[in-house]
Amino acid sequence: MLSFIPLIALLPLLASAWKSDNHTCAALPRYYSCELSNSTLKTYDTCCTPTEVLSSSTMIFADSQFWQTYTGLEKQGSVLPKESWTIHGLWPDRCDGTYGQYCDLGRQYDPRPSPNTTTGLPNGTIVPVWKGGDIVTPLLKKVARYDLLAFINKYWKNRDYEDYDLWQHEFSKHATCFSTFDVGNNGTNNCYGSEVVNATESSLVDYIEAVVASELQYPTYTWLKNAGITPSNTTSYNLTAFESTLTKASGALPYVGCSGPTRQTLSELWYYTHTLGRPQEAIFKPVNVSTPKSNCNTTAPIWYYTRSNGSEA
Ligand SMILES: *[C@@H]1O[C@H](CO)[C@@H](O)[C@H](O)[C@H]1NC(C)=O
Ligand SMILES: *[C@@H]1O[C@H](CO)[C@@H](O)[C@H](O)[C@H]1NC(C)=O
Ligand SMILES: *[C@@H]1O[C@H](CO)[C@@H](O)[C@H](O)[C@H]1NC(C)=O
Ligand SMILES: *[C@@H]1O[C@H](CO)[C@@H](O)[C@H](O)[C@H]1NC(C)=O
Ligand SMILES: *[C@@H]1O[C@H](CO)[C@@H](O)[C@H](O)[C@H]1NC(C)=O
Ligand SMILES: *[C@@H]1O[C@H](CO)[C@@H](O)[C@H](O)[C@H]1NC(C)=O
Ligand SMILES: *[C@@H]1O[C@H](CO)[C@@H](O)[C@H](O)[C@H]1NC(C)=O
Ligand SMILES: *[C@@H]1O[C@H](CO)[C@@H](O)[C@H](O)[C@H]1NC(C)=O
Ligand SMILES: *[C@@H]1O[C@H](CO)[C@@H](O)[C@H](O)[C@H]1NC(C)=O
Ligand SMILES: *[C@@H]1O[C@H](CO)[C@@H](O)[C@H](O)[C@H]1NC(C)=O
Ligand SMILES: CC(=O)N[C@H]1CO[C@H](CO)[C@@H](O)[C@@H]1O
Repeated sequence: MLSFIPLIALLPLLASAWKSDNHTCAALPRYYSCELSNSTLKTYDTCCTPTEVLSSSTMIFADSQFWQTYTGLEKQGSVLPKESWTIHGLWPDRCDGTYGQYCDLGRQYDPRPSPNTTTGLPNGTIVPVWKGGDIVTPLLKKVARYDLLAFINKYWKNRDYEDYDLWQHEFSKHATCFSTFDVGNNGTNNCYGSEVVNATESSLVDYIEAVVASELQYPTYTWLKNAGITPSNTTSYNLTAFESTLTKASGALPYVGCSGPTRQTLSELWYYTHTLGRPQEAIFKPVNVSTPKSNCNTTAPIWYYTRSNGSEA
């Protein structure tokens, strides 16, 4: 009987000789993204250092957050978390500030692709609309990640549409462009390997977890509150108050986004960083980027509105 064991144990080794899963990031040196020389990059494993899936450009990361005053789905029980901003997503940008999107249509789960082509131009590949509904909730239940599901249900909130719509939009539009979440469609690397049952599902859970890890490093509400800046419908603030407070707290100037016809309603923040090794590890170094510049009104007050009655948990 015992003599069969070595033979059986050899089978996976033989199989892996044909198609290797050599992506042991733990055994490789780690570099900050956008800080590698081109010659290092050429020899590097893209599962372990982020590059854009469809090009060799390395990546900068933006953790983006929303300040919204309502969800539009309060009647269905969707409310905003008290004393917290909400998650928009984690984005890969090229080091020069440009970015790609929908890099792997084999993982297209976005019910409302925006833009509706891979390039945003009419001549780009059309992103097919996903009609299969929520795949995140059943997946997280299947793998029994109820804590992760509870976290995103609370903090990753959409407006006017169901939350899964935003989760799947962020995954298909952005996560598919990070090489470290790649699953090997179109002849690229499969960073998950034969160790996992379904690499697409593993990359989805992995991305959601990376988003959460990243989000927790930017407690915007608390940072602003500590500087005496709290939501109010009677007191407004200057853009510079947000910029200087958040630069001090986070280490670099984030992009501050405003909405409304006169751009006076604070609505969004994008924190830019370089990451050490895989963004999954969430070891981020803040960076000041020259673009984009805040779109907020610089000559008039900015409103950091309180949530609508009944819109907050
Ligand atoms: C995978 O790693 C093994 C052990 O270092 C090596 O012998 C093999 O050539 C590698 N395969 C590929 C495709 O890199
Ligand atoms: C690295 O390669 C990119 C793209 O190929 C090029 O634009 C850039 O100038 C190179 N950087 C250096 C330092 O050679
Ligand atoms: C993309 O959206 C624009 C604006 O709604 C529309 O005019 C265009 O036909 C759409 N293109 C595709 C390919 O669906
Ligand atoms: C797509 O359109 C853009 C702008 O209209 C143009 O610059 C580009 O060359 C076009 N690409 C292809 C592949 O036709
Ligand atoms: C992997 O998971 C995705 C998403 O749930 C699913 O669409 C796909 O069919 C699965 N692939 C296999 C081979 O089971
Ligand atoms: C806001 O900015 C204006 C113009 O720069 C300045 O006069 C004013 O004192 C600032 N207000 C606060 C509260 O910092
Ligand atoms: C970004 O710029 C601000 C002020 O302009 C400075 O205080 C901060 O140290 C800079 N951060 C980095 C990472 O260079
Ligand atoms: C800034 O706000 C003022 C006052 O509401 C408005 O007149 C001006 O057009 C706004 N500027 C921009 C760029 O929207
Ligand atoms: C504060 O103002 C915003 C923007 O007009 C509004 O959405 C919100 O309902 C207001 N909050 C309260 C408590 O009235
Ligand atoms: C929200 O509730 C506060 C306090 O109960 C009240 O003063 C305010 O008028 C309400 N706002 C709206 C828009 O109903
Ligand atoms: C650009 C792109 O994503 N092309 C193909 C990659 O592979 C998947 C599945 O194998 C296809 O559906 C995509 O069209």
